Amino acid sequence: MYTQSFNVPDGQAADTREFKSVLSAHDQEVLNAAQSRFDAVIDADGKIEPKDWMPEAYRKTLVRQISQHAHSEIVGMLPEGNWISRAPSLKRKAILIAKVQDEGGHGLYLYSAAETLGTSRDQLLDALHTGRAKYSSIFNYPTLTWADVGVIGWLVDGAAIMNQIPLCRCSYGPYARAMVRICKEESFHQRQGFESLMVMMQGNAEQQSMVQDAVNRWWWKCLAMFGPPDADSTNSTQGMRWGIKRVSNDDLRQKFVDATVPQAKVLGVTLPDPDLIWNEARGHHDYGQIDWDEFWATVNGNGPCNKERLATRVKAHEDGQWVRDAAMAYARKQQSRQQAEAA
Ligand code: FAQ
Repeated sequence: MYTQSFNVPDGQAADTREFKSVLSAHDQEVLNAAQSRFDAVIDADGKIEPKDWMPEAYRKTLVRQISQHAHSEIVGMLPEGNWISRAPSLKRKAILIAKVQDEGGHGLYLYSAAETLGTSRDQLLDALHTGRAKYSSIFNYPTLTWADVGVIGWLVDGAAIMNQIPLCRCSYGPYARAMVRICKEESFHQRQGFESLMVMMQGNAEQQSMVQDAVNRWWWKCLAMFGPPDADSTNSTQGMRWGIKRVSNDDLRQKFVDATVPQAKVLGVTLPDPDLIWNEARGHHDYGQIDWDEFWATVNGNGPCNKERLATRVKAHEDGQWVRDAAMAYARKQQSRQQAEAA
């Protein structure tokens, strides 16, 4: 369950020159030239495009990360989607519908970017639906009150933007370009979450405590979203060497903490960490220990909502089968009409 279907098999070379022994001298020469061209583009901070030659391990790493990202966007529709029918006003309902639709759109741009690497959307979705693919840990927690919707906007989208802005400079062109639009939309999501919480914090004591309770439940999960500490981040070194990842998990987490502390002050909420304190010497906030056991349990399928999220996603896919069938039937009809006209 929840292993990584598109992982690079152990021992696979990141650099194709290591395959020397099994290739003819001519093939090896061609491969060396292609690898050198690829290296030169990466060293010059250029972009690799779908038709360019790329090492198999680079392709697999991108399919892994982009598909996990796409899955996160569409599974990420579920916790907030639960609140569309219970939004407290028409205005909040309209905003939430737009936000959840945006997340669906992000999933579609990202599946398209992954497809340019030669893996079909059907394959990617199958990996998600059979529990072989990962998606972000954060979407396996429940949304208990309306304040959770605001906190997801403020903190989850806030963390997502922090992680995704550097991805606009990713070395793979289609992923980088998809991220530019996604980041613009995530920025609206973060603002609407903060504004919704601001309104609640100006309300009565019960509303204020709902916000504080939601912040208490989501804060640590958001810090874990950035991934394991750098020392345990198995993909970071290679990802950074290839210009896929630009900033490390711990550095992004620190930036997020530093950016969020003043926002919490403006909102009037307390971040639930007694060790959170400004460190003058470092020029950053120190913060407490993240529960990594809990994070890994969730990533490995044993969080509070993993089974429910997957079951809902599979049902949504199955319920949508008639739409895909209708679209295919229409395409076939159009094609045979065009063929008849051309004959
Ligand atoms: N959850 O070696 P690293 C959003 C896995 S979108 C689950 O550090 P890497 C929008 C990782 O896959 C949120 N698994 O990995 C929204 C790897 O396992 P693998 C998603 C995690 O790739 C908002 C293993 O741990 N964003 O929120 C997590 O270098 C509101 C070792 O980790 C993206 O996907 C985790 N949190 O760095 C939607 C952004 N963290 O694959 C709706 C793109 C780590 O070897 C509502 N992705 N793992 O089996 C990335 O930037 C990177 O992939 C990281 C992980 C930073 C997530």
